[in-house]
Amino acid sequence: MNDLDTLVKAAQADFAAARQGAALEDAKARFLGKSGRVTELLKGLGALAPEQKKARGAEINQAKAAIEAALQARREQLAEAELELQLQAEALDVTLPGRGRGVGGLHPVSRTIERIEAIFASMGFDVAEGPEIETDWMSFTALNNPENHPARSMQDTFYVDVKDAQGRWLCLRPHTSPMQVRYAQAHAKANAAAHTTPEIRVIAPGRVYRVDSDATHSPMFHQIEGLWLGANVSFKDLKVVFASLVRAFFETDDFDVRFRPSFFPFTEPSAEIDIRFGSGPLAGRWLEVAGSGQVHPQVVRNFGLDPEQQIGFAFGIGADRFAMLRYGIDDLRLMFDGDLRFLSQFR
Ligand code: 2U9
Repeated sequence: MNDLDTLVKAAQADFAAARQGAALEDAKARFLGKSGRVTELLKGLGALAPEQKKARGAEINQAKAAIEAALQARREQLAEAELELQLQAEALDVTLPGRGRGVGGLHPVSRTIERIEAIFASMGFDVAEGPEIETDWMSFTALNNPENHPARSMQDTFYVDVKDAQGRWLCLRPHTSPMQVRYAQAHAKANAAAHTTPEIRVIAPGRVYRVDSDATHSPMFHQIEGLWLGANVSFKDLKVVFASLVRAFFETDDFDVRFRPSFFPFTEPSAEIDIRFGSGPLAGRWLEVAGSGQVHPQVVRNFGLDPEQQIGFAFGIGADRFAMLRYGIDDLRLMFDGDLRFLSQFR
């Protein structure tokens, strides 16, 4: 083997040892670069006699071509290996099932509230909104609760460690009534300025909080309260409004409504409202679905209105109970556990 064969072999070995493009280019420089070994040999030709120069030149050029071919072959090998690695790293299993986008849906209580809002809107009721953290006056005093009423106790109401301007602890609203008090006050003021007597027809849906937790009570639940005050609004109107709600919400005419005497500080007289379906899965049983009553004159006065001019009724329904009756849910806790196996049935 002559020196040129050895040189070609050395170049091939160096190129083979290069594992990456950069190492290969370094190896190339050692042989074919400006001061590479092939270039040095070519430079050395000048010292030879003309006949020797020609033969030696041809041999060196042959060796150079062989080295260039080896370089090119190794370049292609490395590029191919790099592509293979990249393909492996970015491999996609096109046979995997797609993740898709989860289809969301409204919670059954939200659906219930939306349906009930639409039904009341069709009867001319506005929808009130308001804060979940309330003052003692809005939550209790305006609603004619005496100072020592048990609902005010820490056993029943959640208090917030902040006091209002009267020095009373704020609380998480225990019912949605404060929204109606705020709504009625705002309307009383606006109408007094315009010298008109307002008719107030409003519902107040939303979250409420009480210190209570078992299979049938959750510390957070949902109420929809309603209030209709005017010059001549009576229990007869309450019965029509309530029967219309039941008919539209449960999509049946086959039911009875019954009023049972009760007591609430904010209404006098007061009544529980029961319904009984004549057919369907709930048929035959009286179901207590709401509380109601004629708004107490003191409550009307607390709105800034004259109870001699304004009379009417209020009612309160449990939105969670309505949702459970409508969708056949038997445990209140299912509603607030956030379990998708339950919730996805309502998509
Ligand atoms: C104002 C004045 C009076 C709302 C009323 C009830 C009777 C009642 C319960 C039903 C099921 C609460 O969620 S529940 O446990 N509610 O029994 N609510 S009258 O009376 C009002 C409301 C607002 C200004």
